Amino acid sequence: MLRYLDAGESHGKCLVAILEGMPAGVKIDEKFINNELARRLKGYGRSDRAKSIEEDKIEILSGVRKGITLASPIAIRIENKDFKIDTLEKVTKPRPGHADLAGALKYNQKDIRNILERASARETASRVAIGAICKLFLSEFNVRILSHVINIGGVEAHTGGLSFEEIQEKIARSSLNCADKTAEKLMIEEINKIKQAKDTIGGSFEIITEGVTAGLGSHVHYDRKLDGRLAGGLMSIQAIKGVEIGLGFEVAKKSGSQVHDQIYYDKRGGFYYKTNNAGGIEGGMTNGNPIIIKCAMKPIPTLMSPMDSVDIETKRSFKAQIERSDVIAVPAAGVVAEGHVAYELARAYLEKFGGDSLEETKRNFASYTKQLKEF
Ligand code: EPS
Repeated sequence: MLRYLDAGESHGKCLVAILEGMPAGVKIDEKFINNELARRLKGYGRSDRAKSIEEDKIEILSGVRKGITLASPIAIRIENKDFKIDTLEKVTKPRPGHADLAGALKYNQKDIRNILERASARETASRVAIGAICKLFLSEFNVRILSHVINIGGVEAHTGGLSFEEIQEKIARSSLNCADKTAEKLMIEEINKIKQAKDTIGGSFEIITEGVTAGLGSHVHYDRKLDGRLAGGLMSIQAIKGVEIGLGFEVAKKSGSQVHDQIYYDKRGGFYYKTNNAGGIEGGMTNGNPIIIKCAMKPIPTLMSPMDSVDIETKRSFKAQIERSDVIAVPAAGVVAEGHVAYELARAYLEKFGGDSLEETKRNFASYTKQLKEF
């Protein structure tokens, strides 16, 4: 079974992670992984710190030899250029919307830094690196994943009817990872306005997969349902407050005939659908359609404008005043979410097709593909 553990604080020495269960024989392209890490730091509205990091670089410590996986645990390290955790001042003022107060109470910590250092979204660099390794594995099965921003502060992007490739091409030229140029302009105006008002803003993004086979996940038990696994993992990303699969919350407003994807059959192509309201998952299993997931991100809670809070030491009210922050990190959160989807899909492929070497996994996959064709 594919699994991973990660560790590291925001201003600690480094981030580390161990990915276990990857079969032998997968090509590991470090340039690709570093490019994924670079994508996570980008996006209009990031803070000076995110910009000053400039680049994150993966260091592979084990599990890979001459650029090929060995099936042994893959240990990775990402250095923190601003390692200074031991010299940073004590924090006693909890920020509304952060893990600060709940974490301090739970872990009995009088210095909130002991909480915020791990709660920070800096940790998501590890998730992106692990996700990138999983993307390399999935590319062997022609699976592709993208994310694009579909809403910022109420400005909606209109991308209906665009193909995977068209979206990919458009977001490559966007500073907000948005496929609608007109909406992007309005979004940037909105971000500038919010920045001037010393506030922050949230938004949502969509994840689309291409090439995922039918029959991943399972209907037989709650913890094998792929939609449940995907949603759980995506909700665990910092500041994500909602996850929708396919039509999502819209299903509650429509009738059955407006929601359910009708089934057709073609002698050459087999079973197919003309719509994808289910977002590629029915009964906890992939149905061969692209997986479509939307995630909503709340505004970054580190505001530059004051909000009410209480000092945990003096118990006095104060107005939270913070000097710097991201105004928005929705494009970055999309990259992190892609990584998580890649991890869950790689797990699902390995559960279904097994294999200690990539050749074995591919053989099993080919035999299943034949079964689907002959069904
Ligand atoms: C973050 C707050 C900011 C971001 C950081 C995540 O850091 P600081 O509070 O030190 O200015 O820059 O993001 C990253 C460093 C990163 O690599 O994404 C937070 O509170 O989550």
